[in-house]
Amino acid sequence: MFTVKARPYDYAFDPQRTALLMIDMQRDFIEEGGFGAALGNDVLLLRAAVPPARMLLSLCRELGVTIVHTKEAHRPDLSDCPPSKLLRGGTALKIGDSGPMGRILVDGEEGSDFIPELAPLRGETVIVKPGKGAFYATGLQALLHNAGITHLLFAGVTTEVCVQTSMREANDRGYECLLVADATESYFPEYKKATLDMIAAQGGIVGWTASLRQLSDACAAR
Ligand code: TIU
Repeated sequence: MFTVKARPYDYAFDPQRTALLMIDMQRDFIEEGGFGAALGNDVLLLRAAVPPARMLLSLCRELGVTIVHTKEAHRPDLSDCPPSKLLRGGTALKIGDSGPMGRILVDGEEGSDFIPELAPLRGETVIVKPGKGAFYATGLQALLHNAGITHLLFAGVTTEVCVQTSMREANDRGYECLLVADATESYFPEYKKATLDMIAAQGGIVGWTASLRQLSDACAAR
């Protein structure tokens, strides 16, 4: 067991019963010409999370934590994309349209790929999800259940959209969740801060937060 100095209080986890959920570290959100940019965001803001997320991934691989990478992407025929999502935003480039990295938010296109720094290793699980939450319309819950996972470490983008939605879904399913604060990022710094605060508020109503340093110190101290 490791014990992390976390907010709102210590978080203890056994790596054998823990999975890392690395949420949506895709070109579509982090690079120019993808979905994030099409929505009018400054995608460069997300790059701050890349070095910590890489270190977190290495640490989890060393510890033998189960690694799960998620990507938000739709089938080429868009049959898994609700019309509401397709139309939302009124932007020039929509989901399924052709952009500089291929069709926006479509699985198999360049934009849907993971950024090279965070590419999955052979044998690591990739969950393709049509929604913001990693549990909706995916096999994630069965996978975690069958692997005996009880604890989840969260990282990725964006903090208040896909990361927070997935963490809330996990919390309601009984998982003990910790968000690694510097390995997640938002297009809106104030929303990131609010998300970290609201997760840990009320005695950890959604879960715990800690820095990568706090997590790695816990692992080194055992
Ligand atoms: N727009 C935004 O902040 N995020 C998303 O649309 N998806 C994820 O967070 N992955």
